[in-house]
Amino acid sequence: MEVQTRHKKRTRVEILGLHQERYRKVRPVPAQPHKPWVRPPEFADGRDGTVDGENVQVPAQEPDIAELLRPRRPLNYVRSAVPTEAQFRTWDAPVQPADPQLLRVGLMGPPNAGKSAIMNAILDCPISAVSPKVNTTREGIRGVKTIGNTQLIFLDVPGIIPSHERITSRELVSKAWVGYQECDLCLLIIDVVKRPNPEIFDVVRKICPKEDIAKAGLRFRMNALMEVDEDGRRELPERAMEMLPRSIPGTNPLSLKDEDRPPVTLVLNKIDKASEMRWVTSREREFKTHGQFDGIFYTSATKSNGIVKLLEHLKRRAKPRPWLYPSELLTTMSHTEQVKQVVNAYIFRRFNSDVPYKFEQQTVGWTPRLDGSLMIEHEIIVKDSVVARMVLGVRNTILQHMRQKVTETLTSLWGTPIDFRIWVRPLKQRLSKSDLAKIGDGKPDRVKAFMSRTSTKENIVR
Ligand SMILES: Nc1nc2c(ncn2[C@@H]2O[C@H](COP(=O)(O)OP(=O)(O)OP(=O)(O)O)[C@@H](O)[C@H]2O)c(=O)[nH]1
Ligand SMILES: [Mg+2]
Repeated sequence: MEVQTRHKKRTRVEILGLHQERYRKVRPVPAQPHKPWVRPPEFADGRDGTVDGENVQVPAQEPDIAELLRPRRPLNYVRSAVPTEAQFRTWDAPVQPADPQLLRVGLMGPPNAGKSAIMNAILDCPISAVSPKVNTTREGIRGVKTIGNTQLIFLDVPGIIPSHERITSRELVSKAWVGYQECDLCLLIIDVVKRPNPEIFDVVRKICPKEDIAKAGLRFRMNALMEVDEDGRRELPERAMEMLPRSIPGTNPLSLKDEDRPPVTLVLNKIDKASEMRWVTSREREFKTHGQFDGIFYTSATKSNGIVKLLEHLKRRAKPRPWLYPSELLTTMSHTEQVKQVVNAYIFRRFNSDVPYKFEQQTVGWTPRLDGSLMIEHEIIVKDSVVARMVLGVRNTILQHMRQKVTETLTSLWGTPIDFRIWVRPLKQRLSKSDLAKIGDGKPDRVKAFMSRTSTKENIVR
C-alpha cells in the first residue's frame, strides 16, 4: 500500500512540472556561451600591470577623469632581493660618553639552563631563541645593553657540556668555549631544579678552581702585612717580601691572581620552579665545594626575578674602557639572522620529535611596500616531503600559526609592520608508511598521482 502512495505522490509532482522548476533552481543552464574577456579601453595603457594594447585606441581623457578610471585593485609587487644591509649588520662608531665603562659578559652553562632566557630578560627583548629543547642556540649571539655610561656586551653561546646528541654537540661545545675566551666576566648559569651532570663540575674546576690551602694561607699572611699609604691604597711593604716563604723553583707563589682567568659569577636560575629554598641552598653549597665564585645570584628569567640585582653586580664589574657599539644598538645580529632566530624558536617549541634539528632556512625576498610595510619571504628547507607535511600541519595550520606568531614578534621587535610569507620546500619526494598503505597496490601511475596531490610545492602561505 505504502509503496503505491509514494508512487502516486511522485507522479503528481511530475504532472505539475515542479521537479523541472526545482532542477532549474539548483543548476541553471547557461543561457548562452561565455564571451571572451575584452580589455576595457582604460586598462589598455598598461596601468593594470600588463603590457598589451598596442593596437588599441586609448580615448583621450581629462587628467581627473583618468584618475577616476584608474583600476582600483591592489598593485602587483615584484619580489626584491634581500639587500646587503639586511644580511649584514653595520653600525657607526659609538659616541663615547665622558667616562665610558665596558664589560664583556660570557654566558656559560649546561644546555637548557636558561642562558638565552637570561640574556633576553636582561635586554628586555626576545633577541635569542628560547625553547624547552636542548641546543636551541647553535651560534654565538651578541646582545648589547647600555645603561648610563656603562656598556654591557653579552655573548650567548651553546651549552658548554655535550647533550645526548654527542657527535653534533661536540662542535657546539667548542663554540661555547669561544665565548669564554672573549669575555671579561663569565656568568655560569645553572638550572637549580635539575640534578647537575658531573661534567659541569669538571668545567667549574677548570674555569674557577677552589684556591688550594697553600695559596689561601699565603693570601691570609699577605693581607696581614699590607699597609695603607697616604692615598688610601693598600700595598705590601718592601720588608714584607723577606718574611714570605721562599718559592719552589719553577713556581711563582706571589701571583695569587690567575690573570688569564676571568671571574665567574654563579647564577642559579629557575628558582620559581624550586618548591623549597633548602634545595636551592644545597645546590649552591654543592657548587661552592668545586669552585670559587665572584658572586652568587638566584634568578628566574621567565618571571624577571633577581635580574636587577644581577645587572647591578655586572655594572660594578665594568672597567674603564671605550664603548664598542652605539648606545641604541641591541644586537649585532643582522635582520635576516633575527628572522631565523624567531622561526627557530617557534619550530623548536612546536615540535617534539627531531624535526627541529633537521631543517634549514633562508630569506629569499625583502620587499618594502608603498604602505610602509615590509614583505619578507622566507623558505624552510627540509629533507623530504614527509617532514614537510609535518611542518605544514593539517591544511597548513601549523604554518599559518607560525606566520602569525613570527609576524607579531618581528613587528614588535622592529616597530615596522611586517608581512611575513613562508613556505616549506622539501628536497625530495618520499612516501611514508601510511601513504603506501593508502596507495595499496603501488602502481607507478597511482604513486605519481598521489605525489602530485600531496606535493608541498604549492603550500605557500599568503
Ligand atoms: N620556569 C622557568 N623556566 C625557565 C626559566 N629560564 C628559562 N626557562 C625555560 O627553560 C627552557 C630553556 O631555556 P633557554 O633559554 O632556551 O636555555 P639555554 O640555556 O639557552 O638552552 P640552549 O640554547 O639549548 O643551550 C625554556 O623552555 C625556558 O622557557 C626560569 O627562570 N623559570
Ligand atoms: Mg640558548
